Amino acid sequence: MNVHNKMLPQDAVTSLADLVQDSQARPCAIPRLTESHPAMTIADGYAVQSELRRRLSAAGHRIVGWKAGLTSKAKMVQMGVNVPAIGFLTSQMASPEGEAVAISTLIHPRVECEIAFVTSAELKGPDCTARDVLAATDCVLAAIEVIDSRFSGFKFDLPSVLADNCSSARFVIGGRARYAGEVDLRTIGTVLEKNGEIAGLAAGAAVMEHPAEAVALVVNVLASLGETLPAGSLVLSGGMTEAIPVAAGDVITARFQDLGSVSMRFVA
Ligand code: OOG
Ligand code: MG
Repeated sequence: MNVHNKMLPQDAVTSLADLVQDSQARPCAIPRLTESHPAMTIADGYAVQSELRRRLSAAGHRIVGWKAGLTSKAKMVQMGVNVPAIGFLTSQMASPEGEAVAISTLIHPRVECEIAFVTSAELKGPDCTARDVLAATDCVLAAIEVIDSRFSGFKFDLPSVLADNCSSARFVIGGRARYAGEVDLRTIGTVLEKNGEIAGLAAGAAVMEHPAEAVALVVNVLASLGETLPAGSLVLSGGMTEAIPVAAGDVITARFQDLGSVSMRFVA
């Protein structure tokens, strides 16, 4: 991935970060950034994302980890983007298990079932492998991610979604933590339920043939940005099924083989 091919001047990066932040705060959808900046590259997308991260850190939000996105075929087909991406996770995005999330704080939220990793040692790219990730993983947990693209119609291209921190909005971690070596993350099954009905089904291998590959991808993209993944990071490995739209009144449960289940609900 070429993260050095920046086309936008710094003042454009700053004003695009303003647009994304404002869309999230109102909350109200905006056009894809490439409509006004057609020359925008992947490197520009990550530059805007880094500017958002810098602003949130300065405002006291803790960076608790990272996420991989667009790591399953189901997600790539749904979104029409076939390159995985990464985004950062903050303390403010964490929701306790069972807590009601207010739909009014989001634009058009969708949920995804994901396997979360917690690391016990620093990981460095650019040649990080799934094996390195497993050696540095403390435990794995069941997770639901709430994504909320800031773009109209939940439609985007790669540079725009990178600038939008990969649609990150909220996440819930729960179930039963397991040592990574105790479970087979390739064959682990999951059932995503919305209001008691099955809304999606998958196995761990849906994510890059093994979810630890997605964590390695995060580490290798971070290396290209000149950064490492610190010990104690939480990493979401990416939606295993396609993302499911949610509305006020919906109750979502992700049931995982070996990892227990995690639930959340949405209110107006
Ligand atoms: C981009 C974020 C994708 C995942 O798990 O694939 C993502 C999007 O689809 O809006 O979080
Ligand atoms: Mg996700």
